[in-house]
Amino acid sequence: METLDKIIDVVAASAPDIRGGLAGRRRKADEENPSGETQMAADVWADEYLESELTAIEGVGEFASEEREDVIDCGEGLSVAIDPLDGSSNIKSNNSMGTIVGVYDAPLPASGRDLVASAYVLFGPITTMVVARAGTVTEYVVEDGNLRPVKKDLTLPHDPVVYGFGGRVPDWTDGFADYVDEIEDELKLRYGGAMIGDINQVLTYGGVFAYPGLQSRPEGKLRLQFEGNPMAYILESAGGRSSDGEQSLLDVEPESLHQRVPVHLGNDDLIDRLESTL
Ligand code: FDP
Repeated sequence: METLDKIIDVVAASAPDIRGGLAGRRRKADEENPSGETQMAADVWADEYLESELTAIEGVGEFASEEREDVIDCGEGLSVAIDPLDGSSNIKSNNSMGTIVGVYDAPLPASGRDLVASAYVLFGPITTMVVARAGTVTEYVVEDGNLRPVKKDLTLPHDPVVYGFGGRVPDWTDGFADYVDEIEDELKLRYGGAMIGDINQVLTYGGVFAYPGLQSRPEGKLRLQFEGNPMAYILESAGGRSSDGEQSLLDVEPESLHQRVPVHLGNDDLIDRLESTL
């Protein structure tokens, strides 16, 4: 079996265990992650679980996680970057969250152009997994750790419906606020606070997700290696666009492992308009 297939299978097979372990891990851990955010016990546990599963795969050369400082060298081959529990602050209120995986054919930190696949598991009412590789996107239902395809060649619907933007409104830049004024007449607000869930809505209904650069934090909140690049790869493979405000996220120069980046993803026309307004 190809290394890429093994990585995808291991993430799918881990999903029921990770989901099953969430209930007892809704408290804060005593640690902060390398970005200075409070970790939940579930973040630490999912990180350790996936580290052990993914570094054991022959053909995985590097492993990195949003929850740990440094890259782990584990052999020769592909580099795997994960956000073990994206949206984990949602665990307290029992809203959606999930796991993001980016597979790069280059040492980390790597350019989005080095991605050979990316995927996310969404712990919603149903556990689903969306996988982008070789230019196509497939949505699966995860059943007993196995993948059952439900939508092949997934593409963004042409008539966009939803938008969801992070950051406090008074902290948005004037350019971003002008963009919001424009599109809120056309689209419906749906923001759940987990990037995975919010982007899954965009993939399902069409629209735009953003966690923009803020006045207090021009680099935004989301991490390029673990969140921006993998989700951009999925959206672009599904016929949409990604942007840091000026260019595709996949073209952003990687400078450090935990580097943040403004993230805007969605239907191409909506991202074109965003870039001309910012
Ligand atoms: P979380 O901190 O809960 O892990 O990765 C960061 C992230 O969630 C994204 O999933 C989400 O889009 C964003 O932060 C939510 O931030 P806000 O609480 O500022 O809306």
